[in-house]
Amino acid sequence: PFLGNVVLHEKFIKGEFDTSFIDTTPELFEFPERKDRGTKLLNYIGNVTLNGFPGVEKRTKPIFVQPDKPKLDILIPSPAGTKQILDAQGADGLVKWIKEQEDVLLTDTTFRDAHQSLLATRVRTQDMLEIADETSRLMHDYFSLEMWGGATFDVAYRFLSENPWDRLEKLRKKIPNVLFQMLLRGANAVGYTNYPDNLIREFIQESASSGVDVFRIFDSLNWIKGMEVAIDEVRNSGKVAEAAICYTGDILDDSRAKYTVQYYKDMARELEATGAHILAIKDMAGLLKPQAAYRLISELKDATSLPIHLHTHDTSGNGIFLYAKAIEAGVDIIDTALGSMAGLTSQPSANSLYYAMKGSERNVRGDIESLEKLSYYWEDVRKYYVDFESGMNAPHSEIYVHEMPGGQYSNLQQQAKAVGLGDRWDEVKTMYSRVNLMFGDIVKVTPSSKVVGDMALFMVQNDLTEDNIVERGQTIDFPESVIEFFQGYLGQPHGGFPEEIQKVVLKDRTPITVRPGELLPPVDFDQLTAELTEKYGRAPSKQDVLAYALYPKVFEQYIDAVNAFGDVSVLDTPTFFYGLKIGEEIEVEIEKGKTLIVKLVSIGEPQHDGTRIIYFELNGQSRELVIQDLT
Ligand code: 3PY
Ligand code: ZN
Repeated sequence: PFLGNVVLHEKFIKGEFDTSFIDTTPELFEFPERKDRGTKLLNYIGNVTLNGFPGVEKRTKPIFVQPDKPKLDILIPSPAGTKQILDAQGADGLVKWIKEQEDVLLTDTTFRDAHQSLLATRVRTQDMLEIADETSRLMHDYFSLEMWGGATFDVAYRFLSENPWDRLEKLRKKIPNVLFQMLLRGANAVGYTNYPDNLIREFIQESASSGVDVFRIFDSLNWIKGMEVAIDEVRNSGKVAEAAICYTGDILDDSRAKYTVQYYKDMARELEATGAHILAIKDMAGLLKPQAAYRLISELKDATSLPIHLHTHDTSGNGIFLYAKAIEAGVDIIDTALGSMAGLTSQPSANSLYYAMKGSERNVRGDIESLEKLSYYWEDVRKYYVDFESGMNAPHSEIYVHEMPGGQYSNLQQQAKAVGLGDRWDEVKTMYSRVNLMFGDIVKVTPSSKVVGDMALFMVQNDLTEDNIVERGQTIDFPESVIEFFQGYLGQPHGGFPEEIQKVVLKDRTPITVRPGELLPPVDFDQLTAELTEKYGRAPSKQDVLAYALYPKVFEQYIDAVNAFGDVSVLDTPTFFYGLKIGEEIEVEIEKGKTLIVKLVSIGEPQHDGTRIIYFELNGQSRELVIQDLT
């Protein structure tokens, strides 16, 4: 499988331009930059029309309805919201305000976790921008919008060829009134490995100045040392440090003695002492049962003075019930998604919750008619992404057994298929829970969940069991992520590593017990800037340098894609995935006030070298491109 930037198949970008139009249409060359952008976009459209988009079944472009947008007068400014409270009163003022609210406040995850968990994180900036003015007005009373971080940063560059910083800044302009929230994986930032401290700090500062207000910080092993640098830097930036406890196990099950209410209370107190403004309970797999939610929230309310923000996934179908119990216990803020983007591996539906809580003692803040209107829009947009749906179409109660995070389920299933284990998926799930116990019953969330997933696949593939791992371990080459985990590169798990397995996996390597960030040399940003300048002939922005530091290969492939195709984020999503049908004409606003009219006229027969000539009209002028046919 092709793993790099999806529009960068070597051949995909080899389309050579027919230059005869230079002679025939000199007037097109009055604005060189603009025309260059036009040609690049045609190159993209020609390629995707001919060769399809990776992960999307190649078929005639379906007919999509125009997404149904609420009719609002957007000349009327958005009402002030939580963003104004933070800006005027600072993080402490915001915390005070939260505590004064009797209503339950909502965070909407539609722009981040909902599509990360339902649609493989593929929702494009364009589809968010299209509804941003309305969101700002119809959700003005929300606590926050979770719209950045987690997997969205990597996926934007890698699979969508778009710049995640642009998403943040453009949405911020259109939504000036509601707090923006991101998910930050502690010392792993928005990646899968520990980064040097100075990179974490710079990344937070830049995210804060580009628009993020609330940073939900977690560590994939609940290791507070892995969160300290991030919490400190968020505080330095004047933004809100929401420190998360990842929930695992089952506090109601006495046979699971490792993660007790006491464990969570101790962690909450420590996070408060470390500087958290808000405490998040991050139930990434949806394991928190309703009665457990009541008990946990009640006890945490006693243990700390922090406002509590609860996050879950509705995989089991019990999401609304557990939220109702958490609300009864006094939770301050909860995460929901808009109805049409909710449920199953996503968050519970805000729309359903509204009705569930009607008539109860506490009001859920939000306007149901507004939520329904926004939900219609997403119902239509979701259809663009049908090929990325996980295929799960009913609640999965077995989540309580295998404990797989919402975002991992469909991913691991794809990985299993890719290595020929598609028909042994049940075995992989069972093995996932056995690996967890073998590794000492660890917290499983990105990236520790990947370690367990990689090992489960590896064991099923090689017919290994817990017993023969130890017996045969000396001769086994374990997956890289498993070795790194046992080396301590993801941090230290609660209760330590199981020694026998650790020895077998590491062989003669020595594990570390300190914070990986203490050992990693700082990133030399000047050096990276020089490297990028040399390579691409222009000075990179700070955001570019940060992206390059986090994901060097992915970032380079993204720049190659931009050089070949320009800024493809301006295309509508059906065209981005399917290209154009013959005779179809679209308008593409490449920047405010500059619109290109693109029409696909015809596609030539294959030539001896495997290319075809694609005939377009660009702003009424004929244009021909030679594109490699890879089908
Ligand atoms: C992420 O880290 O992306 C998650 O959503 C973890 O739950
Ligand atoms: Zn989540």
